Amino acid sequence: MPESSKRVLLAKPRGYCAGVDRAVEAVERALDQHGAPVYVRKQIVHNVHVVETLRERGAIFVEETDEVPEGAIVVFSAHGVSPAVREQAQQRNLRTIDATCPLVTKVHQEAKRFAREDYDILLVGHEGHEEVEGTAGEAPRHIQLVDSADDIAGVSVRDPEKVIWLSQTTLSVDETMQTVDALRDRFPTLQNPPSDDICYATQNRQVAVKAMAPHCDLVLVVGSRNSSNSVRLVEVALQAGAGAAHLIDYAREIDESWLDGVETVGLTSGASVPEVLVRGVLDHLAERGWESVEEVTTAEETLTFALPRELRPKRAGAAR
Ligand code: 0CJ
Ligand code: F3S
Repeated sequence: MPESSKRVLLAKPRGYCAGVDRAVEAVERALDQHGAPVYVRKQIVHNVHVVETLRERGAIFVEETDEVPEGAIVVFSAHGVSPAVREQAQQRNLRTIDATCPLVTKVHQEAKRFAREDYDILLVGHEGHEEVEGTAGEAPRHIQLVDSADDIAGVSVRDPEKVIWLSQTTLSVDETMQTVDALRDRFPTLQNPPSDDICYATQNRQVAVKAMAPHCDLVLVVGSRNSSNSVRLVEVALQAGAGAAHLIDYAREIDESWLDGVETVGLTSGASVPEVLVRGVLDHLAERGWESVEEVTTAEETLTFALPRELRPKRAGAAR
C-alpha cells in the first residue's frame, strides 16, 4: 500500500475527564502533603498505567478499608463508595479523602432523594462494578439493578406509578436508551432521572468515536479491560461501522496483523487514560508509515472540578 494513503484519525475529546483528573491529582497531593504511604481503596481509576505510576510513588491500593492500618489516610476512588464503606472507615479512625467524582455523587443524591420519596428505583448498570455498588448502597431496599434486557422480566415493583430509572455514569448511551425503552414497555409511567446520569465525558467520547468510526478500517481504543467507559468505546466504534476495533493498554499490544491492509486507523482513549499512552500509540503508528494525523473534533471540554475538600489549602485565620 502506498505510504501516502495511510492516515490516523484522532478523536477529540478523548482521555482524561474532569473527575479522573481530580481523583489522580488527589492521590498525588495526598502523597505530597502527607508523605508515603497513602492508602487508596480500589483502583483510583480503572487504568493500569495510572495505578502503577501512583504505586511507584508510594500509594498502596487495597480492596477494603480493613486492610488499612488504624488512623492512616485512605482515598476513596473516583467511582464512589456506599455509606457502609464510609462507616467502616470511620470505625477504624481512618482519615478519608473522598475522590468520588462529583457527577457520581450527583447520582447518589438522586438515589437518596427518590428512596426518601419511597420510589422503586431501577438502576441501569453493570453488576459488580464499583460505582453501581456504591450507588445501590445508598438505598439498598429501594434499588434494583438492571444489567441487561434479560433482567427486565425479573423486575417487580410495589407501585408501577412510582418508578424511576437511574444509571451508572459510564454506559453506552444508545444501549441504555434501548434498555429504558424496554423497561417502559413494562412500566409505561417510568420516570426519567432529573438530569442525565451518563456523564458529559462518557457521552462526548462516544459521539467523537461515532463521527470517526465509519471512516476507519481499524479503531484503537486506549484503555484498561476493567474500564467500563473504555470498553464501551470499542463497542460503539464497531456499531458505528469501524472495520475492526481493539482495546489496548499500551502501543506494544498492537498485533501487527491488525494493521494488514489498513489505510485509516482511528484512535481514541477512555476517560481514565493519560495522554502519554496515546502519544505512544501515535509514535508506534508513525514508525509504520501512519505519519499523517487528523483530529476529529466533536466537542470542546472545559469543565474542571475543585480538589476534594480535605486537600484544599486551609483558609488563613480559619478556626482550627
Ligand atoms: O465511574 C467513574 C466515576 C468513571 C471514572 C473514569 O473511568 P474509569 O475507567 O476509571 O471507570 P469506569 O469503569 O467507570 O469507566
Ligand atoms: Fe466523572 Fe464521568 Fe469522569 S462520572 S470521573 S466525569 S467519566
